[in-house]
Amino acid sequence: MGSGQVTAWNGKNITVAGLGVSGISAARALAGLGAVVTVVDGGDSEGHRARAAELGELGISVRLGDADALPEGTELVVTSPGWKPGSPLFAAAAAAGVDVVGDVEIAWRLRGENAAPWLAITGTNGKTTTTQMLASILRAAGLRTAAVGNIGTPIIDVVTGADPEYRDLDVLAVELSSYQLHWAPSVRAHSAAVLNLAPDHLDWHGTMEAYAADKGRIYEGNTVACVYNVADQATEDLVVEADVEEGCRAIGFTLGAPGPSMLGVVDGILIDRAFVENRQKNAQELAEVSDVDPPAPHNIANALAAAALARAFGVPPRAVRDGLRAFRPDAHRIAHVDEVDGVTYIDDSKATNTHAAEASLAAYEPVVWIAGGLAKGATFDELVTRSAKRLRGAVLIGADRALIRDALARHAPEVPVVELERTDTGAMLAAVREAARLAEPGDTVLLAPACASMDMFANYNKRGDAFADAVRELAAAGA
Ligand code: UMA
Repeated sequence: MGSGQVTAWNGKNITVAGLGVSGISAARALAGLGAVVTVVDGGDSEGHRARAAELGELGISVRLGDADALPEGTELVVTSPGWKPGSPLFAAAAAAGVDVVGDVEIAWRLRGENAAPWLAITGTNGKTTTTQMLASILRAAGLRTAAVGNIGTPIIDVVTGADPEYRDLDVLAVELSSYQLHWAPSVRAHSAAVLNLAPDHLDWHGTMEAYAADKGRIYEGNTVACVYNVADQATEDLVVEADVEEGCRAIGFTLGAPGPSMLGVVDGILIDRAFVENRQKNAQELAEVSDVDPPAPHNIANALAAAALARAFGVPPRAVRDGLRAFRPDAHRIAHVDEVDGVTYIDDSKATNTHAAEASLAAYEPVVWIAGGLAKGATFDELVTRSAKRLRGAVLIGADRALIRDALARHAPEVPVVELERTDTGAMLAAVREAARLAEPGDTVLLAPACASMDMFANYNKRGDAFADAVRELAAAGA
C-alpha cells in the first residue's frame, strides 16, 4: 500500500454498517489507516457485545441496538453486504450527502501497487463451487492465489496482506454476491463470469431487473474476457450492455458443441474454441467430463466457466485438467449421505433457491423431496411444474412451506404432501422419517429446500448436518 493511501484515510470519519465478518474487517483495516471509525449494528446479542469490546480496544466505537441514525460527522458509510438498500441509515446518509459503499469497494480501493488482478464470478447458483474450481486450476498452474469475496477470508484482509498467508498473490479468484456488486461501483476485473440468472434475493433487490443489473456490474471495465452462459440468454444480454475495455472478448460456455469463442463439450471432452490459434478451425482439449466431481450437468457448466476464466488469464490446458481433478466440492452440495432400505439420501442443503433446487431435482427420479424454509420473495409454480413428474412425494418444513404446498396443490395435486409444523431441533428427524415412509426402494430422498435456512437453523450447513444426523438415526433404528 502506498503512502498516499494512508493520507487519504487518515482522520476520515467513517461509519461501518454491520458488526459481522465484513464489517469487522473493514473497521479494523480503516482504523489501521488512521480513520475515525464508528460501527453501528441493529443487533445487541452477547456475541455482538464481545466483538464490540474487541474493537473498542483498537479505538473503534461501536453502537449496538439502534442502527438507523447516521453518527454525527460521518463522511463515508461502509456497509456490510446484507444491509438492504432501503435501510433507514442509508436514507439518512443520502439526506446528508454522504456516499455509501461496500467492503468489496474498500478492498478495491486499498489494493497496493502492482496488485493481483481479479478473476470475478457471480450468478444465482454455483458461484462458490466455480470460484473454488478456478482457484484449484490457478494453483495447478503454479500461481499463488486465494478464493475470496462472498466466501472465506474477508477480501479486505486478503488485499491488504493483513493475513500473511495472502501476501504476494499472483491473481485472486473472487466470488461476488449481487449485494456486494451493488455496493462496489469501481471494481474492474481482469475477466468475469455470470454463471446463470434466476430469481433470488428479490426481497433485497426489489425487482428481477434490479437484481440482474447488479449482477451485470461484474462485467464493467473487464479487460480480457466477459464469460457468459450460452444456455442463459440473460447472461449474454448483460455482456452486451456492459462497458468494457477495448479488445475485451465475449466468451460463451455451453454443455453442447462449442462454436468459435466458446468452451463446450464434445463426446465427453471439455473443449476450448476460444483461447486457441485460429479458433474457426482449431479446438483444444482441456479435460474429460469424468475429471469433474460430481459430473452433474450444472457442475460441468461450472467447470467450463472456471476453465474459461483460467484460460483468459493464460493458464495452459494441462493445468485446467489437473486443477479440476484436484478439486473436491464442499459439503452439503448434492452430498451422498447414505442408503437405507434401498433408498438413497442426498443432502443438497445448499439449494437455497428455486433455481438450485430445480437443478438438483433434475438429477433424480423418482424422488421424495424435502423442502421449505424462508422463501425470500420467491414463487414456486415454475419449479413445481417442471419437477412434478419426478416427485414420489414431498415433505415440507419451515416458515414459508405453505407457498410450496399451494404450488404443489395447483400443479401436482396427485403428489402426496406431508407438512410439518414443528420447527424445534427434532423437526428434521421427523421430516426424514416422513420421507422414508413415502419412499420406495430405488427412490431418492432429496433435501433441496429451495429456501434459506435461517428460520430453523443457524445456516445451511447446520440444516445439512441435521439432515445427515437424522438419516444416520434412521439407519441405526432399522439396523
Ligand atoms: N445487520 C443490521 N441491520 C441490517 C442487516 C444486518 O444491523 O439491516 C447486522 C447484523 O446484526 C449482523 C451484521 O449486520 O451483525 C451482519 O452483516 P451481513 O449480513 O452483511 O453479514 P457478514 O457477516 O458481514 O457476512 C457478509 C456476507 N453475508 C451476506 O451477504 C448476508 C457473507 O456471505 C460473506 O461471506 C461475508 O460478508 C464476507 O464477505 C454469506 C451469504 O449468505 C455467505 N451470502 C449471500 C449468499 O451467498 O446467498 C449473498
